[in-house]
Amino acid sequence: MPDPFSPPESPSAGSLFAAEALLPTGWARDVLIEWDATGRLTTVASGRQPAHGTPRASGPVLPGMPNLHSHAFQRAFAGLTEFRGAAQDSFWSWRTLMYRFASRIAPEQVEAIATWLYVEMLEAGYTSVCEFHYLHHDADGRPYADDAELALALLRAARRAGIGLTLLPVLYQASGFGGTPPSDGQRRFIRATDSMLRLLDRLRAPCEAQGARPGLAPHSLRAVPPDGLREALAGLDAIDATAPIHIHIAEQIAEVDACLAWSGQRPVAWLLDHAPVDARWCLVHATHMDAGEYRRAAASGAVAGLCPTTEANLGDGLFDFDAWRAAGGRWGVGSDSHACVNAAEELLMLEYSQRLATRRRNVGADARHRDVATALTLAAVHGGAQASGRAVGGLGVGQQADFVVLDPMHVALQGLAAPQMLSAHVFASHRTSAIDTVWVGGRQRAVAGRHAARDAAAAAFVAARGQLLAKE
Ligand code: NGQ
Ligand code: ZN
Repeated sequence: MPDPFSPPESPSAGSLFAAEALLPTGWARDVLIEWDATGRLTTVASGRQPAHGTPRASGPVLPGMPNLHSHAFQRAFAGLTEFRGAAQDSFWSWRTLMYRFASRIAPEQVEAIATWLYVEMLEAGYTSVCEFHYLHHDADGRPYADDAELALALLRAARRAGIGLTLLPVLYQASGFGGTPPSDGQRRFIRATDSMLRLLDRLRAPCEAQGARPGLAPHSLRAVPPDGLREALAGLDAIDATAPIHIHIAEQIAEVDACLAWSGQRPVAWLLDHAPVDARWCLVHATHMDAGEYRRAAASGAVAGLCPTTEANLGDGLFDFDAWRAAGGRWGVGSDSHACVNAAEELLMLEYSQRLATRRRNVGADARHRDVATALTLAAVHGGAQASGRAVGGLGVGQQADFVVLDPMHVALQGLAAPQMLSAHVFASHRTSAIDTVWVGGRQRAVAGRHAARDAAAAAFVAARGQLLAKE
């Protein structure tokens, strides 16, 4: 049987003619898109005549969405934590369940789960992903014979699915502020700083071989004491002084309170005062900030890593999108725990949560784009690309040819103008995807909304999840 996963085909240049395309500046007509054999865009020009032999896009062309936050293994229990376990279930009781799953997973299962997840992401409009990877060791907390075993499984999954990757190994050293010792449930995550720096070094070549960008993710201020943070950042700079840095921050009120008790400062304020936060940084969640933190964090150039469906699922609270944007803050979206894997739905959830909080409509529109879906898509691609540390910033020369073609025959889209089609895709497609084709680095990864390896990847995922549940 032929391998349903795309063989590592030899790269080739290509082109596409789009009657309408969403460029970084907005919608454009009659756009010629060309890329070279490395998958970089060499031409994005509007107002062109279609040249003979140039393939035509079947519908409007959108930039591919970078997914800026993922814990791949969590896809295996998405939907399985929605029952009451305690009188007051919370983020923390969810985390206990999550640790139980994490403690059982074997490397083959991580690979099967991640491969399927990345296939789903591609079908749902994500063309690259930042993997916040903290499952490092075996179930007893011992390093694998190859210390990079699970990181390599994620790299393979991304390569087989054909999604772009920013791989962020996670530094995890404590269970709470003040360096409290890690719990048993955290033993698979723990690394001393020198072990982390060796891992980063080890991952350099395999990342480069597939165009993946390595970075670093101090898990949170809870999990990384100040010394570990400082030393790891210095070590990262010695390897790559422009590598992306992601951190979970201020997601829960209990975390803000614990940080205040420990340092007298709120988490974001502490971080801004003690770390060189700049445009390399992605502040994941950053849900609970005061007015000064909104202003200072936005001014740092860091990206806010919003994960609207996960933040809703976990009961985190609401990010103040107005305050962030008023301060000029950049942002992007991630699917995090993968309760939902759909780029359009993250934008929908973001917009709706703000409407509920502010009792207004069309909150996400901006000075350049009155059309909410267009404004949100462009901003999220821009911020997502910055957080990814890869050239995935949309349809512009020098960026990767990562894009999505909407299906103009989808019932929600038929007969509409291109911007309306995007709006219907985000706000009115009833959870069924209106995506036709998906391209990563100029290679087609989904056709008629389906990835070529969908069936094989799904079967392997279901088998892996079955094994995990049988271990309950
Ligand atoms: C994580 N997830 O690392 O998977 C976290 C939960 C924690 C989110 N924050 C664990 N959504 O923050 O301690
Ligand atoms: Zn996370």
